[in-house]
Amino acid sequence: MRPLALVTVLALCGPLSSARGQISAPDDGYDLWLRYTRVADTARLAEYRAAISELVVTSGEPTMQAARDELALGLNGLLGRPVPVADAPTRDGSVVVGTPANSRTIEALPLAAALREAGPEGFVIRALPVRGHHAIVVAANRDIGVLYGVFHLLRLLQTGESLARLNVVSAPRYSLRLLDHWDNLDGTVERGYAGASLWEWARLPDSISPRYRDYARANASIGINGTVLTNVNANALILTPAYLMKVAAIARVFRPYGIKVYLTARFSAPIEIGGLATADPLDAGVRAWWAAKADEIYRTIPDFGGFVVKANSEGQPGPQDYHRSHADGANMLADALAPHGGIVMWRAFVYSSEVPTDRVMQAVDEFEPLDARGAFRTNVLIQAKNGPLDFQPREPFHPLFGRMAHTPLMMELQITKEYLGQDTHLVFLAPLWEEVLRADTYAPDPRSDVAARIRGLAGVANVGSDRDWCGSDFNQANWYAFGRLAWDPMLPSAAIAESWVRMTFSNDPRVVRPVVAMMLASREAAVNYMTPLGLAHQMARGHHYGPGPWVAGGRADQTSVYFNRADSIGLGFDRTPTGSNAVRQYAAPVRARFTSRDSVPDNLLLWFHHVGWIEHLRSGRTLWEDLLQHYQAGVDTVRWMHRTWDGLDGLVDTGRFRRVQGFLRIQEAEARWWRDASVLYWQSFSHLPLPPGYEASAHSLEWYRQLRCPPDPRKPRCKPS
Ligand code: GCW
Repeated sequence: MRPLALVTVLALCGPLSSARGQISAPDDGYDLWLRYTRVADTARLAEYRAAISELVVTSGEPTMQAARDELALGLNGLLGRPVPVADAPTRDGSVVVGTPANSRTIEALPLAAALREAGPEGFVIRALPVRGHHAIVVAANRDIGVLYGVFHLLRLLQTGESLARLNVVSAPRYSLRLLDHWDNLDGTVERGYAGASLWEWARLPDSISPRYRDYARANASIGINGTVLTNVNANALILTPAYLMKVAAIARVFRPYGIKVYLTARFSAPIEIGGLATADPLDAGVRAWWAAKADEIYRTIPDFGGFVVKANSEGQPGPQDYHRSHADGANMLADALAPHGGIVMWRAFVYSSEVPTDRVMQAVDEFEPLDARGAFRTNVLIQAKNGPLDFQPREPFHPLFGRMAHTPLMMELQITKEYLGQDTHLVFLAPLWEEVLRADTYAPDPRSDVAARIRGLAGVANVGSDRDWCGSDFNQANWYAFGRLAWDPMLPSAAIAESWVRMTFSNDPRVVRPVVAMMLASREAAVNYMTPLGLAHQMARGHHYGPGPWVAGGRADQTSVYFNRADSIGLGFDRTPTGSNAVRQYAAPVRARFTSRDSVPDNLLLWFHHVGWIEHLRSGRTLWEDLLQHYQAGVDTVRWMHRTWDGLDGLVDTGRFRRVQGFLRIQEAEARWWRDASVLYWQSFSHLPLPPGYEASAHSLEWYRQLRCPPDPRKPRCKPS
C-alpha cells in the first residue's frame, strides 16, 4: 500500500476534479478496497471529524501495532487530517482500541457480556462515554479481534455510515477462513490469471517482498485467517528444510495479521524426499517419517496450521496406491500433526483411474462409508467443492454436504474464475456462493443449509503478482466477497457488492447503483451465455476458457459430450433413476424435487434430465426455444453491462474506467462467441430453425470448432464479427 505520508498528502490536497466533479487520476488498482481517500460528503466528513479526534492504543504488541498503524493510515486519509495517538482519552472523540488485558481503559468498561458474544476472534464497537468524554471503543478478547474491529470501523467510514448510536458485536461463523493458492514452486500458478505467484521462493528467506505484508493486510481486512501457500498438485520439495525456512519467513510477516500458514502435503513425499521405499500409510517407517516431519515443521513454524491433501485424484499419489483407504491416509497425517494442534484438510475431489458411470457420484461413494464407520480422526476435515463436478458456473450443491454425519466438512470455492471467463469477464461470484451456502440439504432435517453443515471455507485464490493483484479490477470483488462470506455466510450478495463498490470506487449513488446492478446480474449472464438450463463443463479442453461443446475423445468423463449427452432426441444428462441415479445421493425431499420434471428447477434441468428438443418446459416454450432465449439473454445482459459502464465516464478514474471498458468489450464479443458456437452445435442435433429475428451467427460451426484459443496470437479469443 502507499506509504502513510503519501496518502496523507494526497488526502490533504483533495481529489483531482474532472468535468463531472469526480476523481480522474488513473488508478492502478493496487490499493484494492483499502483506499482511504478523504470522505467526499461534507456533512459526513464533519460528523466524522467531530466524533474522532485522537487514537488511544496502549499496547506495542505486533498485532496491536498493525491495528494502530491501520487506524492512523485510514483516519488520516478519510478525515483529511492527522489524528494524534494518545496514551489515555484526554478529550471528546477518542477512539480507544484494545483488549481487557492490554488496556486498563477497556478493562474498566462494562463490556463483559458483549465480549463474551464476540468470542475469540470477534469484536465489539461502541460509542460510549469514557472517563467523562465521548469515545468510540473497539474492544476484543484477543489482539486479532481488535484488528478485525479496526477494519470494520474503517469500513463504516469508507462506506459513509453514520457513527451515531454505534453498537456492533461481530463474531465469525467459522474458525477456518482460508485462501488456497494453487502456486507452484517454479512461480507459475495453476488456473491463475493474475501473473506469477506472489511467493518469491528463490529470494526467500532473506529478501521479503513488501507485497507479503500488503497481502496479509488485505486478508485481515476481510477476516481471512489462513493461507495454503502451495498447489494441491503438490511438490514434496516444499517440505524440505530449505523451503521450510522460506515458509517460516512468510509466516513471520503474516503472524501479526492473524494468518496461519498451511502447506499441501504430497502423499509420496516419504519416497521423494525421505528416501523410503514406500509411502504406505500403515507402514511404521512412513508413519515415523511424517511424525518427524511434523515435529520439524513446528520447530520452524510454531503456529503452522496443517496440511491440505489431494490424493488419488487426477494422477496424484495417495493411499489407494497401497490399497489403503482415504481414512488410512488422512489419519496418518492427522496423527503426525495432532501433538502440535495441526489439522488435515483432505480433499473429496477424487477422480478414480477408471471412468465411472457418472463422475459426479464418486465422492459420496468413497467418503460416506468411511464417515459412517467414524473412520476419520477428529483433526481431519473433508474438503468438498461447492458442487459435485468442478466449479462450474452453476451446479447443484455437493451431495456430500448432506451425507457426512460424523466428519467435519469444509467447503472449497474457486475465487479464480477457471470456468467463468478467467481474467477478462466481469462475473461477481457472491451470488453463486450465496446460492450454495443457502441450499437446504434436508440432512438431517429441513433448514439444514449447507452453511450449517460446514466448519470452514477455503477459496482457491485469484491473487498473483499483477499490480492489481487479481488480473482485473472486478476480480478483486471476488476476493473481498469470499472473505466476507467466510466471516458471515448469510451476508447477502447485494450488501457485499454495495460495500465493495463504495470502498473501491465511490459512494456517489450515480456509481453505486449501476455498478452494484451490473455485478448482481453478471453471474446469471455468464451462466446464460456459457451453460444455461443446467448444462455444465462445455468449455474448451485444457484451458477451459472458450466454448467447446463438441469436445470428445480422450478420457470420456473429461469431455463435453459426456456431460451434455446431446443427440437427435434432446439434450442433458439423465441422473434420475432411469439414468445414472445420481439423485439418490441427496436426502429424500431434495431427491424428489430433482427427479420430477414438475419440480426440478429450470436452472438445473439439464443437469438432471435428458429433455427432448421440442418438449415443453414449464415456461410453455420448448426446450429449443428456451435454450435460445437463455443464450440471447446472456448476450443482452453483457451488452447492458457494457452500456451501463460507458455511462460512468468521468465518475470513475480514467485508469480503471478504461480497463473495465476494454474487458467488457471482450466479454461482449465472447458472450456472442459462446452463444453462436453453442447454438450452432446444438442445432446440428436438433435440426430446428432459429426463430425469425434471432441474431444470426457470424460464422459456421466449423469456424468455431477450429478456433484454438488462447494463446494463439493468430486466432484471438474471438474473431471480429
Ligand atoms: O478444476 C480442476 C482444475 C485443476 C485442479 C483440479 C483440482 C489443482 O482444472 O487444475 O487442479 O480441479 O481441484 O484439484
